Amino acid sequence: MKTVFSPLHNRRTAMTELDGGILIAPHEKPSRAETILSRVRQEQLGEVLPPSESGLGPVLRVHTRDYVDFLRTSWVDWTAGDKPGEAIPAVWPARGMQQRVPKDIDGRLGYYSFTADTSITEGTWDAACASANVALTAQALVANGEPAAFALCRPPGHHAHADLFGGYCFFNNAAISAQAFRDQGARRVAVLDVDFHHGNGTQSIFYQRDDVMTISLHGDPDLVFPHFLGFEDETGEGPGEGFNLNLVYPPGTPFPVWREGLETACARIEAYQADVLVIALGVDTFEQDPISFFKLTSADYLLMGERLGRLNLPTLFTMEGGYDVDAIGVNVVNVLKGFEG
Ligand code: Q9C
Ligand code: ZN
Repeated sequence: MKTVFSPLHNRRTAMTELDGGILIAPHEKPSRAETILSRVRQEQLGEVLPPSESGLGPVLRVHTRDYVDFLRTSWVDWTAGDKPGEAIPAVWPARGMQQRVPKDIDGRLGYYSFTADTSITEGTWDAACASANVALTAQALVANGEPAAFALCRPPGHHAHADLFGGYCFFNNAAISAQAFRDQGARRVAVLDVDFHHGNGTQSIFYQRDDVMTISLHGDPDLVFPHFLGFEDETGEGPGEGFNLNLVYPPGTPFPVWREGLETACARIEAYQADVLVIALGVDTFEQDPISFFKLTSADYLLMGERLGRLNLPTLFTMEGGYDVDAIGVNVVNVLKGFEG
């Protein structure tokens, strides 16, 4: 299968992530993408292509204009205020407060985010745009008849809502791609999120729709990020009722248990008669992942890919999380190789 990759991901080189009360070097770092790319080449998965420039049109099908404008200008607005560090939100429009867009950058950062773990930096806008272009270029390959393609996106996307960044995500690459499939004529798109964390952004974007089914397997949000979405009683709303599925697992979950969720997800996708499949591919389900609590092994990713391949659908993979850089290349490429059989 072909991989789409852009070196512009390297423009996102944040130095800070607020974690445990201190600023750490971010888990979501450039070496993640470079390690995956090396493994793709080493295993000769297929051609590696640069993205073409899609423009903001397809991004604006999912994200609001004001959010996109905020992201584009946030670094300049932040530095204009003579701030010494990276742009970290620290105040939110919480319960009982006004939902208004403030003028001040500190207020705007909070208005357009839901976490403080994702610092905005000088090159963040460029990298986020490149990541969306990577997804859309791979999406076009699949739309034009490739059985599958791998969008090696960085930064990741599945936590980003229509107008919120957070969880290391800015543009929701999987959602933008799903919408592009719809706009190009696919009638039903399934998005299956196998990242350790709930795909809250993707769920939220399609929650009231029946033309994009969203399914996520993830750590129990009662215990782990994103804490406030991803419970099993969230099944969709209005016309979207019955078209969102959350499958929640506890600490220590090994592949044989996780795999039952995958079977449930696959059955739902088949019943839905999806025309095309988007896999939000995170490998932070790995046993050694530094911020997660599932217990998948490197060999398990081959089986995961093999099961996804048996759905027999045109498939786009968008890269999401996975923070054990030593194993990330092997684990991701195992999914893709397992898929190809
Ligand atoms: N102490 C993705 O996998 N913060 N995002 C965790 C750990 C958020 C993960 C804090 C993790 C977000 C794309
Ligand atoms: Zn994750």
